[in-house]
Amino acid sequence: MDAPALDIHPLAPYGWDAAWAEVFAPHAAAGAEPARVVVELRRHYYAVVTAAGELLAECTGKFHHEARRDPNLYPAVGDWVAVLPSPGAEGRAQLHALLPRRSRFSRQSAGGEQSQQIIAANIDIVFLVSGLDRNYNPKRIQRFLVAARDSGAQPVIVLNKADLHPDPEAVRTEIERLVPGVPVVITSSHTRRGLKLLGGHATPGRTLAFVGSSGVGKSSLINRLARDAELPTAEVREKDAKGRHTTTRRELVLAPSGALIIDTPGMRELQLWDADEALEEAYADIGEIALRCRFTSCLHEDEPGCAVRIALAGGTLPPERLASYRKLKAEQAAKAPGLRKPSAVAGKPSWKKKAEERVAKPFRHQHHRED
Ligand SMILES: Nc1nc2c(ncn2[C@@H]2O[C@H](COP(=O)(O)OP(=O)(O)OP(=O)(O)O)[C@@H](O)[C@H]2O)c(=O)[nH]1
Ligand SMILES: [Mg+2]
Ligand SMILES: [Zn+2]
Repeated sequence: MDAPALDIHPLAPYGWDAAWAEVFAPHAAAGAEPARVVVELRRHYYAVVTAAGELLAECTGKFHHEARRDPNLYPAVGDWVAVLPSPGAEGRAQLHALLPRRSRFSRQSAGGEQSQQIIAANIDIVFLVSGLDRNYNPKRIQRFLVAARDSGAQPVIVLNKADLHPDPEAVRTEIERLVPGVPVVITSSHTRRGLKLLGGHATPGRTLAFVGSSGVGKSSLINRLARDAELPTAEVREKDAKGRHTTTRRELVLAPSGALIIDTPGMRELQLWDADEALEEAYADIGEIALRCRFTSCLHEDEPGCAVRIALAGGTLPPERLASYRKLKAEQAAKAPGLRKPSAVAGKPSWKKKAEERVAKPFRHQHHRED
């Protein structure tokens, strides 16, 4: 290990680097301080970490004015922002600006609205967690993967609850066949299987996000990786009705390894958004084969000289891979008209409904109060 430099920036453990400092320079000139969003507390209120510690940050009127046109301009967990401490209000700050994101994992908002929702920003790796119990679903893994490819982060597939499956390796083989080239890690937060492999990604300054359906064990895995995280897991609310989400907010924790780990509430479904390119990239092999079809308009059904059907017959293209490609393609085609109606989107801000339910969560370090 290198000796720590004396001029190391207090936010370096949170991923602050020379490139961020350069982007931030105009804000610094205006007297603002850099901060990273660690929790979305409620609509437009964020816990942010600054060089001086955690603050409760609130968007300025000017910020709202600009972000109202596009809800994606509001900060998400993992974002870097420019803040100014609020005069006369200890522990509070005004949030003035959002720095351009290096990556963002997003999904279409729940409720079928054609609106994107950013789950986490500036992430290096996104772990797509599935449970090897009843929850396991190859189609969903493929959907997650398309969104991950679109995010700019490196996807890793995690098959958790290995202790509940008779043959996890068989599942791995199946997944690897469906999504060649994507790392697949088998884990169990109960037996600790695979945790070393997972931990291998958790290196200092790196930001990891865990996404996946509710109950697959995201928070349990993170608690193992970040021993003192104590994120709530299902046991904690055992008395509640099942089927509810245990994790209710997105939260970034600094793990002892130096990695920054983002927990997210389970998603019931992950709908695709603006992911055409990502879909083509994820299925580049099919695209390449189709180049050899006799007709450029080939639908790969019963056209003569169809290279895709030849590949299917020859076993070089698994039929289930073509089937899921077609299904995702069809879904995107069905969504496309909605994307061209920005006025309808602007009328109903998607963040409105969910955010209001999250009001009044205690600030995670207790000593700041909202009023
Ligand atoms: N058998 C087994 N159970 C596990 C494993 N990992 C987690 N669980 C259990 O699965 C349940 C759900 O775990 P959580 O960590 O709360 O799941 P989550 O993905 O964070 O769920 P949400 O916060 O609702 O999205 C808990 O009862 C865990 O103890 C595992 O590897 N094996
Ligand atoms: Mg959770
Ligand atoms: Zn064809």
